[in-house]
Amino acid sequence: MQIRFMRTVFEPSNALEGHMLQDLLKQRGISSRVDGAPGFFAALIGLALGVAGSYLFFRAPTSTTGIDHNEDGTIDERWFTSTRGSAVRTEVDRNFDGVVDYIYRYDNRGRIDALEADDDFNGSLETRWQYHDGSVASGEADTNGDSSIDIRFHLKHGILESMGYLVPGSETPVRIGYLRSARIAFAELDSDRDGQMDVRHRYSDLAEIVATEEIAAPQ
Ligand SMILES: [Ca+2]
Ligand SMILES: [Ca+2]
Ligand SMILES: [Ca+2]
Ligand SMILES: [Ca+2]
Repeated sequence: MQIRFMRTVFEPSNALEGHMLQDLLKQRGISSRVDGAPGFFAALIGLALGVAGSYLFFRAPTSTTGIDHNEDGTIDERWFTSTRGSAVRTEVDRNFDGVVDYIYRYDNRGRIDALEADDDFNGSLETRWQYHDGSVASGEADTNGDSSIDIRFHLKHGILESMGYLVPGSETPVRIGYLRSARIAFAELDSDRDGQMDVRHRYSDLAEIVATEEIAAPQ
């Protein structure tokens, strides 16, 4: 029972946190080792320190707090912080089904580094957004679950500029749509699948094709 209790009190979320804890324990004259299984490691520490002491110890350096957005008593957005107090990741359950479907990850300076999303809520995070200088710079999605990327997104200062649909299992786009202020402005297609874009559609503000032109093959 004691071990089970400790597992719920604290589990190092990664090896780095485990090693940081190990250093802290050494400073207190308690020897420990970082095991491959974080839960097992936490249980060992729990037995060494005793339940009450370790509860205070683990609560002090690491905080796990969040927001209950829909006020049903369950936290839907959790903030995970390192023992030094910097942000590590944020997990969000956007559709309130109890399964995390949105994970922000932060670099070692606390800046947002990436965002992983389960946009079809099937339990797998198929979309990944990469941040640069605080804004989303690019994204990729495996929408059909075959482990290869189907769509790539390019952004500038967080604004979507283009999205390319890839030939399955390759990095070759068959269609790239270019956007202006969230509207499709034009799209380039590789209609004969030879790896070269050959047709360009231009769109009205209502996303209707208003012009179609050929793209000359490169010399
Ligand atoms: Ca809730
Ligand atoms: Ca969810
Ligand atoms: Ca998914
Ligand atoms: Ca895929």
